[in-house]
Amino acid sequence: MSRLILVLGDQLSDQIAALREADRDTDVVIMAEVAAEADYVPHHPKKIAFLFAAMRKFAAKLRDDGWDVRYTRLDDDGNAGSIPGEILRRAEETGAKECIATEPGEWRLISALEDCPIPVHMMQDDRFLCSHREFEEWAEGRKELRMEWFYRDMRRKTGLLMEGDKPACGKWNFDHENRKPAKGEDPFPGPMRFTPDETVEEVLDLVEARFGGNFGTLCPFWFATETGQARRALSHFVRTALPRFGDVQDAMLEDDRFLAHSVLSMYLNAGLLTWQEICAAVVDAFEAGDVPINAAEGFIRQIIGWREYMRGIYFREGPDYPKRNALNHQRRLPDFYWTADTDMNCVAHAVAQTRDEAYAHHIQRLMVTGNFALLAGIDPHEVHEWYLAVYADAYEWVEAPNVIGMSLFADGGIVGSKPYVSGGNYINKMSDYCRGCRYDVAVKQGEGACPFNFLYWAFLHRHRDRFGKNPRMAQMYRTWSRMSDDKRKATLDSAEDFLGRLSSGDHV
Ligand code: FAD
Ligand code: DLZ
Ligand code: SF4
Repeated sequence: MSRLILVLGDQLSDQIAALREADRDTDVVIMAEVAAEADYVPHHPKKIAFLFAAMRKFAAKLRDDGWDVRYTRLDDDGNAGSIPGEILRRAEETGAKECIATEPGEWRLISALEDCPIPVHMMQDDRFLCSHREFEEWAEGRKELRMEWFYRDMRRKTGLLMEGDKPACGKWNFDHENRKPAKGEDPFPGPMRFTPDETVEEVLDLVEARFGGNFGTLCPFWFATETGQARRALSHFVRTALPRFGDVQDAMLEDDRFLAHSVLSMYLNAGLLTWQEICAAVVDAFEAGDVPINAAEGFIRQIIGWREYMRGIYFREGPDYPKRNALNHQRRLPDFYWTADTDMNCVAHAVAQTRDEAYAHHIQRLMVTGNFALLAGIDPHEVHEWYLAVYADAYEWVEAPNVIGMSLFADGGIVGSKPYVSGGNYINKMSDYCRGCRYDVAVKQGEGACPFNFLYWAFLHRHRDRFGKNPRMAQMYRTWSRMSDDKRKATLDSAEDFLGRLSSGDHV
């Protein structure tokens, strides 16, 4: 009796657990483009095109390798519209009585599979370095789940950048050397771009017709859509950008959307690359002397540290995590998150780039759009749905802990020991956005003042009960307390006026 083997759009690896469990001679692989996955948030058209094209090519590869693959295209007659619906339909077609799946990366889909009338056996997704059980064991009994300690354990576990039981070059973390602005740097070549082939062109037509109205520009479309291409993109990154990755990791430039970032997250998350091959390429370059330690360590930390840690938090915290709102923020998401129509040059650039590329790098996500949402008290669930929709690498397991936890402090301090908030000075130091802005970063309150400046103090003031005793924030509260009454009042008045205009939908 054949079984159904489910492969989801972000599980495009022939080493995925369900396929390893399957019997090529008797089992049937099912893959489906379905409205329920394409619509649950209004995904960026580039994200949908990337996944559908990569799914189609992966299905073709599996067929070449001798698998019986039943692939449903979005516009096929009889498309059941959801993953459980497709499982049922294919079960009727083949007579299969059970389905083997690899655990999805979102609670939403896990529970839909659990409720499926055909039994679905979910295998652990072992594409990750740290299993759910191992993360539980690591977290058990700790007062604080700090990434740095988790990361060190992952370095020890993998032996990456280790000299015996000591970290290479004598330090675990070179972050202090990774905070340089990029002004004056030689230009970066940017990620490798691929010309759409026939499969991609066909998908682009479909996506334009069905999702052309979603936020986001579909063309030019240049993403890799198969493993071979993603591997070339990886080599290109290691050769051309990795050596300077550490130095300018936190920098932002108006005319350079990618700087020394790898732009590999969408390939890694969808299964086109593995963390092992990415880390091996980085370590090889380091050992060959082509890449300095601050770049190699900084990059490895993102992959085996932050990425694995975020996944651990998502699954440990459970399905209600994306609904958390520890700071009780209720303001609606401003329209400019969908239009880029704001005078705040940093926000306008980050949103416009997101619209064009389905990509923004970490500091843009954290310190521009995320920072603004937190300072302005935007409802975290609305912010979460925005991030989940607009980035090509976004799945809830990685997006929610970054947004709800790291960026918005809506989990009350599980991911971060203090909120990531800053005034305009940080953005000005790390970018060239401010010089082209209608607001003046040097002005703290009143006419023409940079909104990040007064919103920052108003945020601290509003949440004094929660953060006033946090030792990492004591210095800022002391500065606020030392300001004259007039200055504090002017700051709070500016914030109130701005937030009132924001809520009324005025142009800001
Ligand atoms: P690089 O800067 O080149 O970093 C290398 C790799 O490290 C990335 O490809 C990624 O796999 C990993 N990485 C780095 N930081 C993180 C992190 N904080 N969490 C997990 N992995 C990390 N990443 C996603 O993959 N999907 C998301 O939906 C997502 N949403 C985010 C939302 C917010 C508010 C923030 C602050 C961060 C988010 N991140 C997300 C993390 C990070 O911003 C992206 O992984 C990174 O920008 C992807 O670009 P890159 O491949 O050029 O990364
Ligand atoms: C994101 C996405 C989209 C847009 N479409 C599909 C699809 O049609 N079929 C599919 O199998 N997967 C899709 N995905 C990825 C899933 O949403 C993803 O597997 C879950 O969110 C779990 O991470
Ligand atoms: Fe952003 Fe303020 Fe700088 Fe304008 S002045 S770009 S709003 S930080």
